[in-house]
Amino acid sequence: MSFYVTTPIYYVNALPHLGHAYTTIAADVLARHMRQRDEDVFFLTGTDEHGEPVADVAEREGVAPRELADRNVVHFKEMVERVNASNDFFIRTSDPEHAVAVQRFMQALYDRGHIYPGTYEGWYCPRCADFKNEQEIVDGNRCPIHKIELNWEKEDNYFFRLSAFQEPLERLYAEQPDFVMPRARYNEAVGFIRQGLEDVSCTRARLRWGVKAPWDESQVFYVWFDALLNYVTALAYAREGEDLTERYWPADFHLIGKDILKFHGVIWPAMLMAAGVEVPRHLFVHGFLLMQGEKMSKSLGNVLDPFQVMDVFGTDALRYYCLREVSFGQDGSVSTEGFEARYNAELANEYGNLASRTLAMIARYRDGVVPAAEPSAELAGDLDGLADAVRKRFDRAELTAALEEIWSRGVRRLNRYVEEQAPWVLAKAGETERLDDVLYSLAEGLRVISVLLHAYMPETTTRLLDALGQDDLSLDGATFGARPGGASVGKLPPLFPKVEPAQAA
Ligand code: ME8
Repeated sequence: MSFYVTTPIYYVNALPHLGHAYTTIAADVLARHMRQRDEDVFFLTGTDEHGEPVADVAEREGVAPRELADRNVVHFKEMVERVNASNDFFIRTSDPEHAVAVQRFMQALYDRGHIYPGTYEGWYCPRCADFKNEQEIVDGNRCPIHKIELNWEKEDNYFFRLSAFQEPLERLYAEQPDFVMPRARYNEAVGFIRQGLEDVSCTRARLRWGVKAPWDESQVFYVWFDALLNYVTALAYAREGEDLTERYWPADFHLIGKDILKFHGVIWPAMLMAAGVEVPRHLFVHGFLLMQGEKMSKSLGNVLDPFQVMDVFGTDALRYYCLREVSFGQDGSVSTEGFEARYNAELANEYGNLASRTLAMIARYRDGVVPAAEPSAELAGDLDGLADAVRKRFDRAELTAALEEIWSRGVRRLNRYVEEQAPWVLAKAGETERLDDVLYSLAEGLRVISVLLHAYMPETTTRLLDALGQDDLSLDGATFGARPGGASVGKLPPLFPKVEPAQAA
């Protein structure tokens, strides 16, 4: 089966920050997990390069928008690589193939009568590239997200007949209760639709940096119409000489932050319906990472640099922390202290220690060979069915819940097992058979949880599985007791070395 997952495409008007890394990591975890299930995965990320958000910053910096985009896209590509994202393609909306496909799609909407000329007037946030209605604006006429003053804009342009999709959208939400997840976001989208949909302007007359409307070249498309289409256009040219649209569309999951729900939950499905194209299966809407209670963003200037964190603690630690600390789907605070606490307590002491103790005991008591023995019945209670529970969570993109389950039924359970069984006592007492069972069960438990954790921490788990003499990453193999003993274990430097405070500062 095919599985298609996307991130939002990020604006290239500034440098990437932890918020961008967050969605990219989450999408990667989902993509890697599905590959472990032998799904035919396509994972797309990229950059949103047109429109006011980029044109305005370029003007302020005295460079052409393309120059700014070319300069900043490098940092986004670097971020994607540094977080170890296994994306299959990186789309830039300035790709000529994308522009042609946007024109074709929008021309079809125009030809079908979904687009008409009109005049727009209203409060506009150039950072969001979005008009705000009276209920949305704060403190007089400020943007609720960027806190900047809004501009009153008036211009002749073209409108997309969104109002005509009121009923089809209500039907979509009624028929597909999992179209938007989690439930609170579904309710929010439904609430928005029920307020009554107005037509939205889909071109800009004043702007030059964008894709030209083919039927009126004095206008470029409003950046959101151009941007949303990336999810479809990329499939046609990601592989040279091959069109992947049939194979992967509709997308299984668009992962997005809650700031862009309206576009993805309302405008995007309406555009697709207007063109007679299937809508995506699910949008998963995550919350904001907050620092000192505020949303991290470029404009607020309270940005935690993911590169620094990865330099000191490694990529896997950042990936783990992001999905562990903040329940995926909710807002949550992140901090350096919180990060270090989890790094030490959970990664180094719980998982890292479990790994090094297990390997050390197999080396010491059994000459480095996992004994052939029986899987422990006590552990089976927790480990049997764990892979299935994890699968179910992943089917709903519940990445934090899945991780919690692996941690409590797997990592913590195995640590308790070491204490309960005290293999060193068994060794002293010469209880050979019992010791064989315990060491085999520990190696096997560690293998199972490492396969399940692989999507979250690909580098670390690969190193550990290598040391256990195991290379099968398939979810089907993540069954306790499925692998016999006999493997030779290797040496393993600490998975999560202690970091000196000076290094972390
Ligand atoms: O909105 N916490 O781009 P953008 C969590 N180009 N996630 C965050 C975050 C935070 N503090 N800050 C950003 C755009 N994000 C458009 C999208 S899609 C067709 C076009 C993540 O650069 C989150 O995924 O402003 C959010 O939705 C996205 O970055 C916004 O990135």
